Amino acid sequence: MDRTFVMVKPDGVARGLVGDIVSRFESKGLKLVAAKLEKLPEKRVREQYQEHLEKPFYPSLQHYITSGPCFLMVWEGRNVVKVARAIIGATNPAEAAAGTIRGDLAMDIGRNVVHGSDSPESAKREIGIHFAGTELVAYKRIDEPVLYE
Ligand code: D4T
Repeated sequence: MDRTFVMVKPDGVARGLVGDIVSRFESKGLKLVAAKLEKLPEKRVREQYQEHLEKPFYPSLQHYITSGPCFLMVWEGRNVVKVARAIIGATNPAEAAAGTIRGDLAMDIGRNVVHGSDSPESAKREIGIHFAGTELVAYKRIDEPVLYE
């Protein structure tokens, strides 16, 4: 099964949105295989956002991501990278559709509540940055036989 990395950013944790966000992925039918609450060290933030290191918004992005605890998750499911990005919505909350996390719960691109990997390759890389293989748990969701044809 495919995997993706999803993270509730410090604004989402501070606003008490972790439960709502986890619930959206769970009720869609995705399987949570790892999760932890953690204040990220700068090194891992730089690794995660390596493509943005030279962008003008990077210093404030790093400051914001390290400002408080994040809730880190690995989700599993068919086409999960695409499915999770659809649940999350457009990067800019002003453009994110209603019904998505950013469309429903956020106002500003610099405070967009949640991160999700943008490709299967990024997912593999980001899971490797934040989780040891032993932290990923194998089990069955009881509804798996009716979730997929
Ligand atoms: P993340 O990576 O957080 O899931 O966001 P996206 O994948 O949807 O968007 P991104 O990589 O283009 O941006 C990474 C991160 O930087 C913040 N950001 C982005 C910002 O503060 N100002 C900006 O102009 C942009 C483009 C928001 C998300």
